[in-house]
Amino acid sequence: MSAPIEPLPANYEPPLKGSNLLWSGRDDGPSLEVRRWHQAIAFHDLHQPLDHCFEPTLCFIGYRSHEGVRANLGRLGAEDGPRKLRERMGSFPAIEGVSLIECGDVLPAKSVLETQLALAAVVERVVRAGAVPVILGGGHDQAFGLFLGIARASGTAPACVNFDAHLDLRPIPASGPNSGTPFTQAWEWCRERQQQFRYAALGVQRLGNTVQLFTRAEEAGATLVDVDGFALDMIEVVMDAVNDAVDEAEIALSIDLDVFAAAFAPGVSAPTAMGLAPDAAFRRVLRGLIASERVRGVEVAELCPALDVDDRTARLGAALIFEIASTLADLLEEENSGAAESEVEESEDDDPNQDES
Ligand SMILES: [Mn+2]
Repeated sequence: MSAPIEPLPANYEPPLKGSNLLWSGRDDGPSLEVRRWHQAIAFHDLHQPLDHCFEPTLCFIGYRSHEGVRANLGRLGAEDGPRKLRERMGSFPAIEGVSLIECGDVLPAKSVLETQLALAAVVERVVRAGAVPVILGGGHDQAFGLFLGIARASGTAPACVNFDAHLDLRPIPASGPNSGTPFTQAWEWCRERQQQFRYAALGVQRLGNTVQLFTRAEEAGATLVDVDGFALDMIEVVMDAVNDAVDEAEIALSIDLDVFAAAFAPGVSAPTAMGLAPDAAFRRVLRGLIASERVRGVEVAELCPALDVDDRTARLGAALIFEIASTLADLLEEENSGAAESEVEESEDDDPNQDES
């Protein structure tokens, strides 16, 4: 049923140790208890087939382009985001049960669209292997590459769930797509194939979007949640709304770092004065999405290191990825302990020592 796999484009750069990569950090020795991400990570050139991945496996792909931001008249610097995110992830403690693979970068092609298509080809390979692509951005035009790669791998459009101050539903100019158009592109892709466009935009700012964009969101049937949705007593309502929007679809998860308040995320093209806090309410929504086991890919967008303050935004972006990885590990552990418990139930009944798990 699924179409033949796309060949890898020339602007895919496999991981070359010491050139484009920065996986390093504190080294407390090789033993499992003190291992860190820079020691645990494997490197893979996607020109070679990726073996089928069983455990949760995160495949990192850098989107080293801010050409979409330039075309959207934003402040530049996101091309350096992938390097900085890797730098800030290197010293994280290894997470048992989660495999990490560095897969290299997508470099700017002749046009933004061509760069997006290159990312889609890379994402498609990773998703087909059963791993979760984690796109390190990079301008938010990368969201369409993630969407398209998942759509091609699974044969149907994923739902787009986007943490973002902006709707990114701008009309596509004659000059081509930009960092403000990725969800318009996904919408059009769905329309051309008569598939339903599913879009939930979380953390949307009224002051960051014109009336035209809200009208377009309504036309697109989007589910919008503003920052006031991220209060602890609202989380169930929000999760219900997001689940309705996603329905039975798989999820392409986007996190544009400008969804957070400028105090937490100053290092973005367009900082947000009254954005989200990365607090318990936000984390419950993020974990709830991961726990749905529908997320096929993630992209963290718009990190602009040159505008950052003491790597605050880079640390936050990296921490979000750690949060996702550790939620996947928790799910695996729950599944395993569930399986162990049912085995125990079959063999013995009331053993008082069996409560801890
Ligand atoms: Mn965005």
